[in-house]
This record gives sequence, C-alpha cells and structure tokens, in this order.
Amino acid sequence: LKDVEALKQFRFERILNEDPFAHSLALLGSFPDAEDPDATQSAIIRVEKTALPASFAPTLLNQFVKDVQLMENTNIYTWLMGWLKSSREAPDVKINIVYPATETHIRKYSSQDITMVHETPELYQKIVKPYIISFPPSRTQWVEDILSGKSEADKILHKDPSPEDGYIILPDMKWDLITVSSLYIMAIALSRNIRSLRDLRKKHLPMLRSIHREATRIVKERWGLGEGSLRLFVHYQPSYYHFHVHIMNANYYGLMGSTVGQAHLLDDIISLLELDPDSGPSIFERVTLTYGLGDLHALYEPLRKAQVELQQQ
Ligand code: M7G
Repeated sequence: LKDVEALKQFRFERILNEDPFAHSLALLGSFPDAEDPDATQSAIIRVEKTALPASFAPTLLNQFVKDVQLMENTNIYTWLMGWLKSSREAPDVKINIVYPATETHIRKYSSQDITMVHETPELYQKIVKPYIISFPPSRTQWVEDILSGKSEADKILHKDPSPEDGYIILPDMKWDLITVSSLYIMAIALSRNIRSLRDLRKKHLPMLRSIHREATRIVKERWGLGEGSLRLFVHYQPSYYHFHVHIMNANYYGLMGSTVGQAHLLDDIISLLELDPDSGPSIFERVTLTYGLGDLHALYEPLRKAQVELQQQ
C-alpha cells in the first residue's frame, strides 16, 4: 500500500469516526486480495489534514494561496474560503492505514461514548489482567519489529540497550515528523514484562528517570525545545500492553490521548514510586484507577457489570 494506485483499490464501507477538531476521518473498508480477488480483508484508513507549516508564513499569502472566495465583509472584518497550491514540502493530508484490521482495531477507531469506570485492584485481577494476557503476541508484533531493528531502524533517536532497564526512543506514527509544535515521540521499554502501568515497581525508577532525561536532551539537541517543553505520559488503558511512554510537545492539545482519565504524567508516576515502601505491594497494585472507557471497548461490559454487582453488595 505504498502508492496512490494501491490506495485507489480501497473499497469504502462506512465512516468509523468523524473528528472536525482533528480535521480527520476514519474509514472502514477493504482491499482486494492480490491472489484471490473474491477474498477481502478489512482495512482502516485515517485521513487527517496536516497543520500549516510555520516556515510558510512569510510567503503564505503571495505564494501558496491559489484562489479565494469572499464569504462576508463587515466593517473591518472579512472572511473568505481559500485554496492552496500543492507543494512537495507541505503535504495536504497524513494517511494512516491499518491493514489487515482486527475487530479490536475497528472498535478503537470508532467513535464511542465514554463512561468513567473505577478499576479496583480486585477488578484488575479478576477482569483486566486476564484480558491483557489473552492478547495474542501478534498484537504487539510492530513493537517486536522495532525492538529487533526490522522496522523503523533509521528513525531511532536513542537506544539504551540494557535488557532490564533499556528502551528505545523514536517518533510516534501519529507525528508528521515536521511540525515541532505537535512533536510526538515515544519511548518503548525493551523488557516485555511490563504490560501496563499496573506492573510498574520501584525497581523501574532508573528506566523511567532515564527516559525523562534522554527525551529532554534529544528534543533540545534536535528541535531546540527547552526544559519543561515536554508532556510525558503513560496511558491507562493503553491500546498495546507493552510498556511505552508518550512524549509530546507540552503546548500541543490537539490529540485525545493527553486527556485526563487516560493519561498519567510520567513525573507523577516517578514521584509515586519514590514514595513506595521498599517491601510489600507496590502503589500500582494497591491503587484504584479511574479512567474513561469507550462503550465499544472489550473491557466495557465486564467492568460495568462487575461495578453494578459491587454496588449491590
Ligand atoms: P497506546 O497508549 O497503547 O494507545 O499508545 P493509543 O494508540 O490508544 O494511544 C500506542 C502508541 O504507539 C500510539 O501513540 C500510536 O500512535 C503509536 N504506534 C502504534 N503503532 C502501531 C506504531 C508503529 O508501528 N510505529 C510507531 N512509531 N508508533 C506506533
């Protein structure tokens, strides 16, 4: 699916999500199988209009605006619709494809109603942990491919190779790699033993502090971003249960992922672990975690049901 001819084979089925704030559409459809034209596999295509690059500012109006149409003109105010010239340096859209897409992907990309749920340690053990363990390893094959150097090797920004505390920092696939104001990179732990926030222990502090330090260094060296310019956070629930940290420009609010009820600041996690006693169950084994869950999420029904049962007791 690397060129426009391949993309044209997409057979549209329905819209999964329409987001006017992110200027994006998520589409469900399929591509015909090259060997067997009757067989198709689901595909998700997310198309997002890119941000206007700040580097275009000086010449935006005299070079890049191709045409305009007046909408209104009152007193000192005017508004128009405009069309830009196409330019190699500034693509119009970023296209993300998941193919073949599983049922979990389709649910993830679909618009859904969010309900806040309270996950007690007991509910974690009874419902969430078995759910995490039930995922086939293929779900995080993309992570394995990055860790083994099979994919995105040329994009690695930093690697700490220690098997226990090591990690890789590289750009998140959501980032366009250009717009510093929406900078989005990620750190992925080498260890496969940390499935989520719930598995973090005091012994992970050196890795967590190192991720913070190195991410700060990298964005300063590469993109000139100063101390405090990053929002580092961990999702609970994440989509992928292999530990990773989201690293985003602190001034970027555009994406859903940094919302309260999903994102936990790395600094807060570090501070909580520092307060943890040296023995006994860790803070993340004892805490009740509250988060927003979409009504299509596989955990939604079991968690809601368990909560109703708890309230009735
Ligand atoms: P998450 O918190 O598990 O789920 O984060 P979310 O997608 O609901 O936020 C996983 C992060 O990994 C997301 O920010 C994705 O954009 C990013 N990501 C996912 N995949 C499949 C890839 C990939 O193949 N390469 C890179 N570089 N990033 C990815």
